[in-house]
Amino acid sequence: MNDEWQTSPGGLVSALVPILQERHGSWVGWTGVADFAPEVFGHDGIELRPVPLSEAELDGYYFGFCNGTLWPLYHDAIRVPQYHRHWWGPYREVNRRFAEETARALHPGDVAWIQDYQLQLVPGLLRDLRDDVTIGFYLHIPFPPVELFARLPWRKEMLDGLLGADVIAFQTQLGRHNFARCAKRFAGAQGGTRQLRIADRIVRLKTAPISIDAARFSEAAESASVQRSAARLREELGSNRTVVLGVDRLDYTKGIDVRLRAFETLLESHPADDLVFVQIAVPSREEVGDYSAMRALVEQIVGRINGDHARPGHVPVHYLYRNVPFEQLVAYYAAADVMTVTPLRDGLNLVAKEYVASRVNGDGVLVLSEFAGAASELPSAVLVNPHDLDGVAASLERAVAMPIEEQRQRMGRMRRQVQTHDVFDWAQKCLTDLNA
Ligand code: GDG
Repeated sequence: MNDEWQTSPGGLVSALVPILQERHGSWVGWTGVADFAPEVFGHDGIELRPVPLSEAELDGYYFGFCNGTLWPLYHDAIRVPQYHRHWWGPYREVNRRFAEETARALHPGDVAWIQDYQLQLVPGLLRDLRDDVTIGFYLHIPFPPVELFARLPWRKEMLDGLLGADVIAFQTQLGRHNFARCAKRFAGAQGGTRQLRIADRIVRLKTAPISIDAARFSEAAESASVQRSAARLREELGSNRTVVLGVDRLDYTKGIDVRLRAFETLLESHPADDLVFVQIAVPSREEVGDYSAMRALVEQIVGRINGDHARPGHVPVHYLYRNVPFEQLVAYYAAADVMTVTPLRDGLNLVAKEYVASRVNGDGVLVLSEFAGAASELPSAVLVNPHDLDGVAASLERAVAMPIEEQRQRMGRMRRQVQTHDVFDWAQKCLTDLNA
């Protein structure tokens, strides 16, 4: 049975696995399949503790409260969050189950590190069960401003849950400040933006933007097979054309519609033959109505642009609604002259950093939304306000025409940032904060 398990290839996992192996740690998580929870087992030197979720819980907890309430609320309410009492119950119940399983895995003096918005009640619930451990919490998405967070009917419970941690870390300073304000306003915490006092405890607040396994992307981009694939892609897309790329989960926060519209505007003043846009959109949360609506919108825009501008032998927008394998993804990064990352709000955005790490030749232009957490670390990108369509179109125009020396200067600065602040550095920093 255990041989059938495969380690997920993402950056978070590659950073945490060696640390857990070294410390003989446990990973508490969901298997990804409803009503399936094997007993505790070992894999790759780590103890895995599956937490079961039923089909009904997946609906109420995951698609409901996590992705119908919290996700839109925490992303500036760019879709209307739904506040259903029958979703809150499963959220609390699933958080309780995670806290209990985590409590079973811990020895006195251990560190528990809880990840993300799906588990915000766990720190408080775990503290009630085990006051002999150190608890950290990391939020991968933005923490909203007080006037939006105030809408959440369970705002006090959510804050009490988070404040059970000893250290809470955020992607950006803005998220940290928003949280501190909310904790003081609604949960009776006192203090500043770095440290809060709640009852007789101190909770430390940190900013720690997540990163990627930069070497893995650079090494892949340098490999002969990826270079061959990238050259083939360039040939297929038209070797004399400027290739513009977007890569995202198909999520309404990512601004896929924004960049397509900006590209459409650009085509009005630019010969369609010189440019080609590739959008990779990975299917995501299709059970949630706002996601299927966004898919329909994106496909409508792609259809309109191609209907207006295609000719036999040239299609201006190539749209791939699927997950592409890692090496192929890096080949797209390596082939793209311009990368567009235009979310309306994003915790960080790893794709921006992955593009930078894959540009081993030192050229290429990153067009990046000011509303992505990554913008504060990558000021040498061409920063755009995704609400300003003409502004995005003008920035896109500037990006496709950018002189090579300017590209190299900007990309050089961004590459140094990503190489020196990779995901291993992030994990070490977070765990050092927890052990302090
Ligand atoms: C959340 C926060 C925060 C995408 N398409 C393919 C593919 N991907 C991979 C990318 C990247 C990941 O998916 C997406 O990460 P993002 O950071 O862009 O966005 P979210 O999924 O929304 O992640 C975000 C992140 O958590 C980490 O804290 O940055 O703000 O929303 O790694 O490469 N991978 C492959 N094929 C694809 O087609 N192999």
